[in-house]
Amino acid sequence: MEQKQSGTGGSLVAAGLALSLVVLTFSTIYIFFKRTWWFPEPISAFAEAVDRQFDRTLVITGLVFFLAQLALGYVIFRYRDRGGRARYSHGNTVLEILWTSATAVMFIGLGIAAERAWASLHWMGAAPGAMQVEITGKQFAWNFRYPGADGQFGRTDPSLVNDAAGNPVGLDTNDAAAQDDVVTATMAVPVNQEVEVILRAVDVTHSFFVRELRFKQDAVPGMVIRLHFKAEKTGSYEVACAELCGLGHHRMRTVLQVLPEDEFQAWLREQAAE
Ligand SMILES: [Cu+2]
Repeated sequence: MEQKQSGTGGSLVAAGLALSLVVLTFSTIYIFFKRTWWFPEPISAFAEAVDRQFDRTLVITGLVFFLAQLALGYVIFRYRDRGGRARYSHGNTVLEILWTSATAVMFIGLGIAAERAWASLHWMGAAPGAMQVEITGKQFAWNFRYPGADGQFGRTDPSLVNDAAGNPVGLDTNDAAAQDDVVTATMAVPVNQEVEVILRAVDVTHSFFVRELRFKQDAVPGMVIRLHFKAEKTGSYEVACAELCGLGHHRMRTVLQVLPEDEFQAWLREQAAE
């Protein structure tokens, strides 16, 4: 029987593997620390809460990643091929219980930590007096509807949807409340004001996404989904569709302008005039 060769060959391979793991680990940690590719600046309290949760998760999982990769590098080198016989192990029940419970505690803990931010968006309604904007997703554009001076949205009817006639959301112009509704192709909101979003979709599932608000919600045909946000920084932000919704998905984007109150009112008047 041929005796397996041990010696420098095995050591070199093991050392090379271990070293590449160490280099990979440190460069990954460096990229995250340096924030080389990072999120745009948050513009709402909710967005900041999401970022805090992200940081918490990243620190915990980053630490686990760091220790696990270094341990793997160590084990690769320490137990490299020395020509001996491998030993069979049944595992270790105590260790199994330990790391399963540690993982459970970590996931449940992170879930509890995130619960308040999640609840503030999904379970609690908009603050009283919030401005309402209805957002309708359709292949391949967003439409925004403001209720006008009466504060009431007029009736809509899917059978009235007609892009060519300039009625993308199917507004029923016979309804008195519909007379002053303003339908726009870009979105604007006043800064520091609670906005209630009423999300709808005409054809397939779309997803309303504004990165700076950390706000992403599917718009589902047949459903009316209410969420809310308060943008605290003026500026112009991209609205993207975050759900692959067809061939023109890539061009389903528009802009959210966060404006001072007077500029917002002027914008709304301008849109109504058109
Ligand atoms: Cu879409």
